[in-house]
Amino acid sequence: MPTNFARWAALAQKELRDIPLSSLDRDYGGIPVWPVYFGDGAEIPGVEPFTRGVRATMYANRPWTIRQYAGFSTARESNAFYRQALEKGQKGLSVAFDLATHRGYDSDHPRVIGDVGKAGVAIDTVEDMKQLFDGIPLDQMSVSMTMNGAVIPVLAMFIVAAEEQGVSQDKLEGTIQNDILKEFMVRNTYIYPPESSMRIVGDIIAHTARRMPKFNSISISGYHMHEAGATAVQELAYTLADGMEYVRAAQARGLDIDGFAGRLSFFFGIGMNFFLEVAKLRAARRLWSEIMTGLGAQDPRSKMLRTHCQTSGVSLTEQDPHNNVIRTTIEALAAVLGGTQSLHTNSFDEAIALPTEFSSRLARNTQLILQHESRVTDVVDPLGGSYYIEALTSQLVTGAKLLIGETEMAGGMTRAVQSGGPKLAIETAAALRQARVDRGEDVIVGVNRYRLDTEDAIDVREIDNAKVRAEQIAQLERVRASRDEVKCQQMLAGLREFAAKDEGNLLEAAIEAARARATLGEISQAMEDVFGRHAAVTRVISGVYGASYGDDPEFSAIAARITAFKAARGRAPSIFIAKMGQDGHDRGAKVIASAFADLGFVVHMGELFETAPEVAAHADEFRVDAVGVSSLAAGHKTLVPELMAALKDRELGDVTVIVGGVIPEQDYDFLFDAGVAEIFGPGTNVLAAAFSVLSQIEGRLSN
Ligand code: SCD
Repeated sequence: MPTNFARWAALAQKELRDIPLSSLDRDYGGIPVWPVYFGDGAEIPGVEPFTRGVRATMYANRPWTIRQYAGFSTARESNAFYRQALEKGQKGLSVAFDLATHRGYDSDHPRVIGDVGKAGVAIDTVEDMKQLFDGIPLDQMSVSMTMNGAVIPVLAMFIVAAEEQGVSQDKLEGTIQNDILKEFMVRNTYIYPPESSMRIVGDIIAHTARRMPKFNSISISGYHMHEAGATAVQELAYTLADGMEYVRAAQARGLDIDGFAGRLSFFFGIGMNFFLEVAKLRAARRLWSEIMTGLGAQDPRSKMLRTHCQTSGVSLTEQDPHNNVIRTTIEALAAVLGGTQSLHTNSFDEAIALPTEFSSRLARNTQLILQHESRVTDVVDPLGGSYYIEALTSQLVTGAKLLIGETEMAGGMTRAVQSGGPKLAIETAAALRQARVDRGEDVIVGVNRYRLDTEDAIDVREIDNAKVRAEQIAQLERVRASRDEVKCQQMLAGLREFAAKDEGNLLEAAIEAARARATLGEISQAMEDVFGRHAAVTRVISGVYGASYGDDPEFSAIAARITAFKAARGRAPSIFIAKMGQDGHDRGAKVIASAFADLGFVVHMGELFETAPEVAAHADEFRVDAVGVSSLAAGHKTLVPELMAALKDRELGDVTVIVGGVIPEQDYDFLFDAGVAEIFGPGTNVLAAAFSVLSQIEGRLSN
């Protein structure tokens, strides 16, 4: 029986190929350091259940991929940004698409006026996709694409763009996010209802397993749950349960588990609870290996949980924003000590706007310094064997198993997502966290403690949305005018037929349509004609925020003012919380809605993706005192003035309008001039916000 070390050494040598194992040894000024350390009975890195990492040599042989998520404006501008980042040390690409693209709309669609080019790059046609990768050989660069709703047209256009670069599908390396279940739970960039969406996921797994052996067919994501406020156990359990659902969906189509499982990948969020986050990645690997064995996997590669990580966006603060550099460094270190394969480090200004050249450089350099200067890459799983880390790892495994068990008992994740249970559980955790922050129990430096008296403005990147939209529309017109219309319509009809008959592979039909220059909106619409567009039912949790306050004097004071308001006017103050445009980030809006309701406001929560006139119509219908606009995707300068005009059209010009979310300080005057009464940025104390909204309403009513 070989010793643990001998087993490790054999594996390590295989990974190193011709390089001698001894080349991984280090000397720290007379102190010899080996690439791996074992305790009695310790697990072996690179061996099931992979708690200590999926590779025997990990970063000692090859560091994680520095893969910064980026994209904005037009394909041309994003391409220039990518090329510069690659020149300066970035190793892989990760494309952020704008919200219009995510939701399957071409840039000329009336519902996306505020969204084009804002939170990502606008892609309408294969021509845009070709431009995006101009000068970047797709047979040499791994490309991750965060796309879920419009995953079929985007992947089809990527394949065609590569083909026209001379690169065949089998050479493509990268990952498509393609994780629709979490979209229904937390991220909200779905298009079709859950069942049709699951068919799409299955078609993509089937196609990539057959034709794209180097391409990861899915990135099963806990990141967005983390950002929505999930606990570590929830993030682990729901993500892995989603993974099980995808495996079963692929198996149900007759695919052999070992034929596709090696190309499933994961994505986790890494927050500020340092050791917990390290343990979370270790626990995730141990759990997945066990789950996959249970589902029938034989090949060890099918049981490896390979993951990308991103430092936490919600841990960033608008206040004293340079502190975010420190937060991101700590989180990045946790991801690395947890054994991530690929990492995005946030830029310090991301709580405010899209990163600038300067902030992107700092974010990228955070990883370069970890890789080249800190020596954390020398030893595999350096925290393995720590009493604390091992205990946390086991506790997370136990907690997540219980929750996965509950989800399984309820019929699996597709069912759970339809019932809305996990979404509500995450929202409850988010409301509790917000209450802890508001009460000062969870300290955030520069926000609820050590706050600066005055904040210096920082430079932010601005996107001229109208200009991008005009350029995209011109390009769309050119493509539509120069294509073979009959052929294009034939291909779209073929795709529609595949969708309707529930046979054939939708991606394969979409590749034909993309070759014929069908646009993203047209390909998406062809499937929508059959599947329909999903509309979520918005629900607001109640009681959680209020309960955590007990008899807090500030909470009671506001509640008492609302009682007095009711006594005087025979009704409670009312507010409509609106999400406009294609911005699906609703954590903040939900937290505000539930906290305001617990305080005694009458709260109407709008649906996602409404237009300004639709919001004004609701304000009219419910006769509300205030409209609260939540904006996190930079659409505010287009959408808020539109809302003001729509309210005026309905003679509701005196309704108090407040705006919350990610609003750069530079835009405050613009919004105030448009008639906005108050702006609440990230880190706003909810009670303080309620106090000020109530004062605004009372002030207006007494005039
Ligand atoms: C790695 N390799 C090694 C090795 N380490 N070989 C020998 N020894 C070692 N120590 C090999 C691997 O086996 C692999 O080859 C190759 O090197 C590449 O390594 P990798 O570990 O697979 O790394 P990478 O190619 O970067 O892939 C990482 C993932 C992939 C598997 C995790 O799925 C990925 O890149 N995901 C990124 C997802 C992403 O960027 N998402 C952004 C989301 P083989 O392949 O031949 O084995 C952004 C987002 O949603 C933001 C929020 C929002 O928008 O809402």
